[in-house]
Amino acid sequence: MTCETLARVLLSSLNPLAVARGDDLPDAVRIDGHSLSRSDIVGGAGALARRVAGARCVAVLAEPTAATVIAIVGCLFAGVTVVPVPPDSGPAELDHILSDSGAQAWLGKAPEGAALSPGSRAASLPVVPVRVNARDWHGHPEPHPSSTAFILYTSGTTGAPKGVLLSRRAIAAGLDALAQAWEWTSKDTLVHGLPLFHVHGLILGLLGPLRVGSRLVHTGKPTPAAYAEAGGTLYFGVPTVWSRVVDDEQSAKALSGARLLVSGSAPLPVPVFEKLAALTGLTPVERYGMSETMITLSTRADGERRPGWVGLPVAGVETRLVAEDGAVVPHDGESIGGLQVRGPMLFDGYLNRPDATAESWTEDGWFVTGDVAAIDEDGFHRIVGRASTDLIKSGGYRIGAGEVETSLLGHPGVKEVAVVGLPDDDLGQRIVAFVVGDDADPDELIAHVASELSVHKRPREVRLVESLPRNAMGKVQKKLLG
Ligand code: MLC
Ligand code: AMP
Repeated sequence: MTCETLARVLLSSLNPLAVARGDDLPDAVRIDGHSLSRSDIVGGAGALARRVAGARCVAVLAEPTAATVIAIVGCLFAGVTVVPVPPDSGPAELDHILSDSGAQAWLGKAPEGAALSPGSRAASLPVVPVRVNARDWHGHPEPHPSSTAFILYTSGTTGAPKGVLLSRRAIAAGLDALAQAWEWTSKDTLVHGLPLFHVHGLILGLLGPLRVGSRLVHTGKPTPAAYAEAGGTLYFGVPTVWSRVVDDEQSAKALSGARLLVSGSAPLPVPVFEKLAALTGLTPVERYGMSETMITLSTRADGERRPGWVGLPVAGVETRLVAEDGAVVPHDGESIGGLQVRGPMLFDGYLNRPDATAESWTEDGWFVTGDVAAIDEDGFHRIVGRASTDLIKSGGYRIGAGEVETSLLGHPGVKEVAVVGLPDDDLGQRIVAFVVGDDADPDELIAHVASELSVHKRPREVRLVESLPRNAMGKVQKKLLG
């Protein structure tokens, strides 16, 4: 195989020829009590690839298990688009994800319980078994780099989640840029316990090691004790994970032998950055990204790491700041503007949403992130916040206020509602619903949302109020709620 062909192979460490010739790694992925070698993954995924070849798109209930790893790699071998489905999705979310994506089958297992109401789309799809111990060494030609590897569902400010189309080419570019910035090599052992249905845990956290050739230890829940026990060189976490780590001094100190601690998906509070540095002797690397863009900004293994700042554009990325009136904002470290990015790791648009896709790009080809930022003279970026109060980040999860409001308005006790993210030491923001209604019981309302949507979309708190603050146009003034 020529170097050029190898570079085009998305999961470079899983080249069947090289693995068969002895380039194996006995514990390439440790997850859920299983230890998978490269040859286990190539053989199991090869067998699955043969079963699913020819399908267009399949759904994987993305539990952190060996079967999920085999299912995802098998689809990547076969060139079948994967829709990773959050295991705790509610019935309405499932129905939307499955009908919007047109997924043709479940791989491994379908959801159980209330989410699988009889007659629902989720219940009607066939289930293709995933056998972790199966073996098939039949080779599959590398699918075209422009083909869609994943449809990742992510919340917008209103309405149902949108399907982000990620190509193989974008994923390869995104991972290579990170490997360069973090000096990530096959000598590393990556440790994390993040969900396998978002960019952070899935693309960086699972495909990253399989491309770079490093080991992966998935801890299940990302608890401080599990991180301390894992003995890795490279750790990923959302700020909530790092904040819990620094509250457990013994576990934090156990990380001092690592090479890099990386934080992302939400702002890392400066006190957490500082405590982590003091307890481990390692200054955390911060990086910024989105489902739509993968990771575009990061501090570097060999560069400055500054609390509150997310660093420089990674390889191939350009950024600019634009004021509300369209003027370009100076890079003086103080002036703020809407952050726009472009680069090879960006998505190909939202599935079935040409309107939303068009809205998110400028006429001259920049992606409008919706985040507000400042850039200093050296090109260092600081994320100031979201332009809209209607996108909440809680525990690193992105939640659209509108989706939670729609669920609450479906309860007979609710007349009016406004959902906001209020500051929270542990979660960054916590979801709080302000409700106008008759005899509404807060616990019942939280349970109502839990019956329809994923766990992390439940309000932590419901506050009953007489009325919502509105402006002269009748629009709710969310900034006044708190
Ligand atoms: C939650 N619970 C509630 C509740 N909400 N109980 C009552 N009322 C509510 N409203 C329950 C939970 O089910 C859980 O129960 C318990 O409370 C604790 O919940 P928690 O505090 O949320 O903790 P935990 O479940 O441990 O989760 C924290 C976390 C998790 C950090 C591990 O939030 C997480 O995995 N976040 C990662 C999100 C992520 O990967 N984002 C990346 C997006 S990609 P029980 O019984 O289960 O304990 C992206 C791009 C980029 O952003 O840049 O990376
Ligand atoms: P998601 O769609 O879940 O991928 O969330 C993307 C959003 O997470 C971004 O638009 C930012 O608002 C936020 N985000 C990601 N990384 C960071 C970071 N390092 N600092 C601040 N915000 C971040």
